[in-house]
Amino acid sequence: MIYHLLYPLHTTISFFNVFRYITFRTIFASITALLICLIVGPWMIRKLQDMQIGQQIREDGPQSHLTKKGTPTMGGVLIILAVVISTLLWTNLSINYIWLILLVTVGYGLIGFVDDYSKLAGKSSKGIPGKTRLVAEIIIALFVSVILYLKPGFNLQVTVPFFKTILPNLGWGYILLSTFIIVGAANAVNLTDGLDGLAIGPVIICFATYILFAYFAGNVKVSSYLRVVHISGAGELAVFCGALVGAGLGFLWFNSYPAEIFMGDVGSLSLGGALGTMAIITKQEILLAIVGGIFVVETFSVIFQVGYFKMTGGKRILRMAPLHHHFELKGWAEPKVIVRFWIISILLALMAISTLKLR
Ligand code: 57M
Repeated sequence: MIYHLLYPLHTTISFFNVFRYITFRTIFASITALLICLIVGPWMIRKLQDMQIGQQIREDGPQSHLTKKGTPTMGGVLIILAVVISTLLWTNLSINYIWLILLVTVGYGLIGFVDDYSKLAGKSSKGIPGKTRLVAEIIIALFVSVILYLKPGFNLQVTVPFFKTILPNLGWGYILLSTFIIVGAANAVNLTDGLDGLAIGPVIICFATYILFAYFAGNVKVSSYLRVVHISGAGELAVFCGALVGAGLGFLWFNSYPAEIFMGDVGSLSLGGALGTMAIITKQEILLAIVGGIFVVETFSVIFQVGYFKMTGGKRILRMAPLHHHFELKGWAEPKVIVRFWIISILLALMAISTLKLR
């Protein structure tokens, strides 16, 4: 809205030209979302405490987690609020991609909200049935994927990192891939969200990386120089990513060890879904597995552990899945696991950025 209100004034006062620049708006979207979280955060934590919206802790988990009982949860509401307000303020709202990514962010947030709420109402760690949740996630992802498929000029080729000449065109199969990536990313972030700041750190790093990819894809000259697919309007998504990075940092202020608040499913599903959608729209679909490598590894640790557990009638590969619990049970202090995962995440982001040149 700031863009729509102030940019037109550039014809009379040239200073207002600054609102045209994606870089400027990305920075201010980030600062706005960060400030919203820092200002509203303490009030929300108090409110959640008053309403007794506290985390139930599973007793079969690492013992160190029992002290976390009652930590306010559903902090994702704060993240979504900050992202939505900041995006509405700073982006060019005539770009449809913005509405699509907001739809996923809010839609997945709602699914997570219902899940969190049913856990609290039932006062147990079980939320809505897994299948029901999955169907709701698929419906939203499918809807967004079909819209993109039908959008005139939307490129149905898949970008393969490190190979600039391999661009398979999937046709309608792109709808399936896109749905899989959005749903997969949401659940992968959800599985990772098990230690203070463990999920939000890599989420911030991923969105910071996608600021670059969105900006490059949206710019005719840069995309042709770097030989990435040009997507008209994708640059505005850099502003969305900026808002998300800011909101993520603001949330981390309170979620860093020892956490004063957890994001809940409302946060993890929403952030993961938005991340998957970013990968699709910027046409860096497979690259998400590199940038978000932490989420991929955490997910595979669960798949292998559960598979092996079932096949062998109770034997385990890891001390406990997801992977972060394995390191905790090996005796690593919680902050050590978290910070080491962040370091790996930064390394993966750098590798992902290097694909722009290494191909
Ligand atoms: C949720 N969430 C945390 C919080 C957060 C199939 C199975 C592997 C699934 C998996 C699972 O349910 N994962 C998804 C992970 C929970 O956090 C809440 O959930 C939200 C995110 N969805 O925002 O509201 C707990 O995580 C801790 N936490 C923090 N700091 C944070 O900032 O410390 C979360 C955020 C919180 C808090 O303790 O209560 C969770 O872990 O429940 N299941 C598991 O992860 C379980 N693994 C398991 O059962 N493994 C088995 C195999 C055979 C399936 C095994 O390896 O033996 C573990 N989780 C728990 N206890 N709590 C182990 C048992």
